[in-house]
Amino acid sequence: MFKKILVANRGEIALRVMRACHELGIQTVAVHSEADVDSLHVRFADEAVCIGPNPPNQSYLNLNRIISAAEITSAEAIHPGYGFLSENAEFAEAVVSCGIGWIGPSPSAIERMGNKSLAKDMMRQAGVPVIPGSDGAVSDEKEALRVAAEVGYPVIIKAASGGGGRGMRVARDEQDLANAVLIARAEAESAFGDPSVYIEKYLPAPRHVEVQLLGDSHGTIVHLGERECSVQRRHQKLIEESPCVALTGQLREKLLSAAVKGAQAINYTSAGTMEFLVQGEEFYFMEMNTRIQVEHPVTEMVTGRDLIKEMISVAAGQSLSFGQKDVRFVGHAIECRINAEDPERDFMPCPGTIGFVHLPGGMGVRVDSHVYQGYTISPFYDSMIAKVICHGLSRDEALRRMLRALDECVVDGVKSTIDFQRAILSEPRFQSGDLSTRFLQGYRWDESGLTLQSLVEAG
Ligand code: MV4
Repeated sequence: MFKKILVANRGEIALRVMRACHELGIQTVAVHSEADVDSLHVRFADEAVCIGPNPPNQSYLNLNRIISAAEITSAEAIHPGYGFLSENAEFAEAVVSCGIGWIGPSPSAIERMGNKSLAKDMMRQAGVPVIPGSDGAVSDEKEALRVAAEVGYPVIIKAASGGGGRGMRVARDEQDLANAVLIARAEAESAFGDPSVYIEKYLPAPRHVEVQLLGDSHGTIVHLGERECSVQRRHQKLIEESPCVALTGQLREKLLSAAVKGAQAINYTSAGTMEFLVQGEEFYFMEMNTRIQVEHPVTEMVTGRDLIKEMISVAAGQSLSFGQKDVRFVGHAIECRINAEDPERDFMPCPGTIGFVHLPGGMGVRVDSHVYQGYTISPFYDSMIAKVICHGLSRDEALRRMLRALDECVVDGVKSTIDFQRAILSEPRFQSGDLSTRFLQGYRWDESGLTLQSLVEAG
């Protein structure tokens, strides 16, 4: 097992990884920007290295400085957390070639799944259901028209190097399509340096359901159930839960085993997430995330398994500490992401210094956060203040517990999404589990709170 791990991240996820390390008796090294010198991840770590100025490009995204910090401190492995360099195959490759352990999937798995069109092809070949559409990238307008006619309109054009909602365009008919392909290609070229796009049938109101996977280097792959992540705004998830209420009977088993089959086909190791769109009784692979995700605690609360510890031990060459048959799913968990954003100003980030802060506690409540009274939320990084995760024996208990926990929350000094989250959880449509990726489009938020708007207004 590693004796010392460098955590190439900041904020709550850096604390999360260090907590796992310390429980395993592993020493930790923090890296930080100049702005983060007073951050908790620096204090939690046994050692800390300043790697540069505040802009991420000069610190948390600087491959060389992070690898140098690992060498200077004799760290044996690097955990990248989420965001930043976590899905950068070049970084993973550089880490490995410097003789440092990489706590994540192989660089080649990161690279292959990073190309969304290739990932989809590989999953189709593995027998995982995929959304009907082009085989790989479409090269010209003629091919685009042929595919669209075959699957039927509307279609969606996606950047092969995109993902997470960036670089997508919907075409309603033939007239739309040529233009949409041109724009999508130009956007993809400028955003990702790769103009390749692929086409698929556009599903009007699917659910976003993802499967948590874990693989070791001895060929074992297990799933840890699914998470329902449909409640999101501009591709930023706001609320996640497990299990997904829409997966009844055989459907859940089919979805989970398809995900395991897909991961086996690429010999996946470490923690990963397979994202699916679910519509009625159908599910389709969408993309795979080759990192630990923000919402992983939801899975930890229903399974009692520590995903970060498993990532570390499989990176050290050990077998997973449990098999599929050992995984028991107990109750229901819900996560709310509390952001320093102003819902009344289109969720504009609100950096600033936190005054009095009280985060909730009590039975079944987990809070993952890096903030404290007097902490300043920097405009350079994401605006998440805390993740509140509540567990209950039933969805109803988890939901009531979350409403109670959000009532306890006090974060003075900055605007936050707490009231917005509470309003969503109080909605009958949320409470009945009537969710889709369009859920929030049906509502308007203003000073009087959350109101259902007519479908005509929602467009
Ligand atoms: C789709 C779709 C409907 N049909 N693909 C958005 C994120 C990116 N990973 C893919 N996304 C979508 N792909 C087809 N064929 C709808 C979305 C989508 C979405 C997906 C998951 C979560 C939230 C979403 C919000 C809007 C659109």
